[in-house]
Amino acid sequence: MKVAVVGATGLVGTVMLKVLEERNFPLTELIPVASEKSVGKEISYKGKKYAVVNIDTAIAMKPAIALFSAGGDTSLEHAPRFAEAGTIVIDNSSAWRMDPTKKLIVPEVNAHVLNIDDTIIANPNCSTIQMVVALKPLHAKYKIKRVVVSTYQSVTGTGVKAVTQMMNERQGITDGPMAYAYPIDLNVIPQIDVFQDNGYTKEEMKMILETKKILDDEHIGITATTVRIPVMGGHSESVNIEFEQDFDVAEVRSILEHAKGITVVDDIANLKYPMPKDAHEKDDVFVGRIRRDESQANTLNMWIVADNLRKGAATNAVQIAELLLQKELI
Ligand code: 2RA
Repeated sequence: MKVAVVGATGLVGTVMLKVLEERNFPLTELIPVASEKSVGKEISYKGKKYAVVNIDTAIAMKPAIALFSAGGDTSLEHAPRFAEAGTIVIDNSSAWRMDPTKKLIVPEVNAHVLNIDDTIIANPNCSTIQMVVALKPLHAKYKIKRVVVSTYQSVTGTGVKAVTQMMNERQGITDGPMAYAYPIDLNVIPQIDVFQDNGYTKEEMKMILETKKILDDEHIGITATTVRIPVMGGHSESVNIEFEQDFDVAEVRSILEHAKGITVVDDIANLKYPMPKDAHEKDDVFVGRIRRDESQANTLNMWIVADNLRKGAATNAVQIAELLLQKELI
């Protein structure tokens, strides 16, 4: 099976290649795709060299699957072209996520909605993915009424330029490339992406709208504040969840411990809780600080951490590709 990775030289694209290799995805030929300036560069995959090609060449090679992480404009223009040529596209950009004709998939949450007609499949936003993996088993048991989430997001979510800015600032270099309007080292920036008319940022609206679509429940009330912090290993989220009914904290912990894709790290007596440094390079969603919100009935607090480049992007996309194989949709 031929698999294309569109954006193969980018931060997420590089992780996609790593995850495909780690999970031994059954591809017979890799088609690394990047912009014209990278055409001809060689990518190593499982000890073999593959030359980077442009999009037109990749389409003509008729890959079975194309994993996209090349920005929304590229996805909008070229994902339909791959689909028309018979390729199934799994797109990491936000281009198709809220399109009512496209599925928005987290395999542990809504694999059942995928069918043979889905030729362009959207990979959700990283901060959404880690949250819905943890919310899903609790929603099934107790039915969620409202979610209040505050995020603490890694600079890797922005890209290489942001990592460079942070590392430069850490070394006292202040005239380097700036990914943010402000210094990020020793600082936090309460803005991720642009502001909307309602005072929320695009990132906050993604978490709100995508979560409702993935859980298939428009009645859930959700509010979000997304914040950039100077860390590398992954995104962290403080989540407050009001359920329609009461719960038992020990039962909540057990449900999470037995849920697919979740590792519970919750032992405050021994100062054990999830941190980005421990989630880095891993594919699970890590949940801890599980406790009742004593200020409101039927309400729970928890802390969720995941590697935003892996489960938040590359691994989730590869898991969707694996799901297509498992469901014989490809
Ligand atoms: C961020 N979730 O962290 C966004 C896009 N990766 O910047």
